[in-house]
Amino acid sequence: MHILILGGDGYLGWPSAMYFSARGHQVTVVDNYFRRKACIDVDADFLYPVPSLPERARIWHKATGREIKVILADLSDSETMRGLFSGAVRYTWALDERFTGLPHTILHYAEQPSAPYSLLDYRRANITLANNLITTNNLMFAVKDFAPDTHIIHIGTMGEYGTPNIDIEEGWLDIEHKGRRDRFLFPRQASSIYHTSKIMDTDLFWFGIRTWKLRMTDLMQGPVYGIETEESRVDERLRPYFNYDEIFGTVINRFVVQSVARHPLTVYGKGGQTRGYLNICDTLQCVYKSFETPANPGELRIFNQITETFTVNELAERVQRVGTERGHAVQVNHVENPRKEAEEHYYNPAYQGLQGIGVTPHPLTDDVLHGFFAIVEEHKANIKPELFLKGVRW
Ligand code: USQ
Repeated sequence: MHILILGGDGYLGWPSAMYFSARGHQVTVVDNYFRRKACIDVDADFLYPVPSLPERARIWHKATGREIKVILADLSDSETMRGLFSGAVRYTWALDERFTGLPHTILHYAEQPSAPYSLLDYRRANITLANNLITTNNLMFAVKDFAPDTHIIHIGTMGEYGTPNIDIEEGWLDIEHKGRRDRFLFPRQASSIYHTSKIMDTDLFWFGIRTWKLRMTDLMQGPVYGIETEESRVDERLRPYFNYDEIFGTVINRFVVQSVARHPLTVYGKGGQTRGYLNICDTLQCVYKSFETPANPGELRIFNQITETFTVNELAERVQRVGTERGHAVQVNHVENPRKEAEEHYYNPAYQGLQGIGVTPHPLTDDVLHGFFAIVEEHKANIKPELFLKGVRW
């Protein structure tokens, strides 16, 4: 099948490209290096250098004989987006430069993904809204006009729901009001501009699905952790880029790097904030199972994409235990919370849907953490402790 991956240079986009390619699919990745440029803009280095996207595609081809076509282009430009479907956009790197044709499935990761980045200042808030919403709208119209039967898999976020004082359902809620019943999107109340942009994405797509019978799976994902995937084992230069700074790093990734750098773990506030987490390998599995069992025309299918829930305190405890076993003197610090979020709250999301289509979840065990530490330790000399706290607050 032809799989088009928007945001194919990213932490999840590139591992997804290799995952689909390894399973025999024709993959095209598109990216404008937004994240790489934003990291330079906010002075947030990766843990290790990452080759350019065409270079990664060449390394992958040499290692496996498989081709991942690369297009470097900005999808917030509507003509560029449409060119992906009409064949007007040229490949930056491909073995066979002929147009592959319409995609069977599109993975949409082409978004600014960081809450702190979106609240750095009004300019970055605007960049987040403009990039995420215009790219999503461009995609929706291009699919409607050129490929209405193509299945879109969008990476949403559990943060769309916020932390309500009721159980979180998988996307939808049946409501009875004054004796009548209907089904609505589960109430959303995000705690950053980034998360709010994802709510708006969902609303845009839901409009397109109702109106033009498009088909989409929205994966409401929690924070992801990890580095290595099965495919990156063939050559370590194929590992995804990896952030540990305050702006683009997510909490488990940060805690492991902080431990190796002998920096106290930065628990924000009381540390009772609970989220649903998943291993990067499980993200790939969830996306692939969603591709194998597509949503129907006119269906907005929503899954909560998490493996297990933890408080920040529980994560700090686990990372501290494993770090200590590996000889790191890990301390845990409670720093003033730079974010506006509930630090103690009810949290009970449903997340059985993905298991229902065949996903086998992999929990965060001590063994998994040991493997993760081992890779970070290889790059200890690159860690810049000044990136752990950069003073972004809202
Ligand atoms: N946290 C700490 N200390 C840190 C970093 C984070 O206590 O050093 C806390 C945060 O305050 C928050 C929790 O850990 O309560 C998770 O924070 P995070 O930075 O790991 O994740 P978040 O900002 O929520 O965003 C990440 C991804 C985003 C994705 C989201 C899923 O960057 O793209 O959508 O996870 S979710 O959190 O479910 O909305």
